Amino acid sequence: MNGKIALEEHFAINDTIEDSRVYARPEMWEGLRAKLLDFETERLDQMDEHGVEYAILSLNSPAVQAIFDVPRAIEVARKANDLLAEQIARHPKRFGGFAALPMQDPDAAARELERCVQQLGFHGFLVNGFCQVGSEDRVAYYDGDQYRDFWSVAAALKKPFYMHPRDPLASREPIYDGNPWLCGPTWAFAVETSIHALRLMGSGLFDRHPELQMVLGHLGEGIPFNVWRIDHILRKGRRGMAAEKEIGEYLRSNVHLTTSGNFRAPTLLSSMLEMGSDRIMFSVDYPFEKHADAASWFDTVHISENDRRKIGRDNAIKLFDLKL
Ligand code: GRE
Ligand code: ZN
Repeated sequence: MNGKIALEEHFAINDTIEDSRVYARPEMWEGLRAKLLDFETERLDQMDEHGVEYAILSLNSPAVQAIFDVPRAIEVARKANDLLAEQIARHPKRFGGFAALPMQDPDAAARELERCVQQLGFHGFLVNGFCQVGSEDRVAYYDGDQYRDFWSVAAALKKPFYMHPRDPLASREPIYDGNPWLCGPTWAFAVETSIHALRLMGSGLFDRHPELQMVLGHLGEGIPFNVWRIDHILRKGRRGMAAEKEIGEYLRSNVHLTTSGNFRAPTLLSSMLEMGSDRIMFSVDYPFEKHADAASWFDTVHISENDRRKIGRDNAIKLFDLKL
């Protein structure tokens, strides 16, 4: 399918590139590094070759969320957003942007988001999970009270946000001790991100801001597969859950999924049965995944051509009000 739109497509800047070294085998590092820092060469070639017309780009995980020095987090976010805006200006028909935000300072994050949407024309923001604030071990999740005003600003801008994974801190998650294979995208990303997304839903965020829309990658980080059970259990007792509705209702009113890094028909079909085909969108997760794998799967997976069109392109145009 030509004209696909992809939403979880990453880049790095010099200040953040070293984050990614741990994710590559030593012999693969130079290649990954080059792909993350590149905009106009291999990235555009790959998009052309595999029918991706437009990509909304974001800084890759964990980036600004892991910069616990707050003034530096503010500075790096600004720098990354300015650099992204320059690339978008060079290729406005091919690239859009998600803002990187210094969530360590909710007020600064709100101001940076306003700048990115109103002045730079970005389509919303992408956060790489929790942020570290002030010291290595101090973390903040975005259902916290200190983010109330931030979310009001975000909702007023009427742009979606993308909740992207990051690894939990080893110091706080002994369950992964001695099992590095479970960290990162194999399993820990989905556990960390699904809990954070559930915390947001359970906090009443979407009661206060019913129009606010959250995007989850990797076909929903496991939530669609388990949502019946979550609500089944919560029906027996709310156990401190603050929100007014069931998780399934937020999933169907406030959440969208992408296919990033999860190119599997049974998983897609199950997500379509749970969410409907209007809330699922194509993505690759470049350069951690290959356009060839994402596109050859998506272009031939056995869904109706109407659904392929929606998931591959039309849903993203509608959600982000894209002018392509
Ligand atoms: C991602 O963006 O999904 C990602 C990373 C780092 C390693 C693997 C991965 O940011 O999938
Ligand atoms: Zn990603």
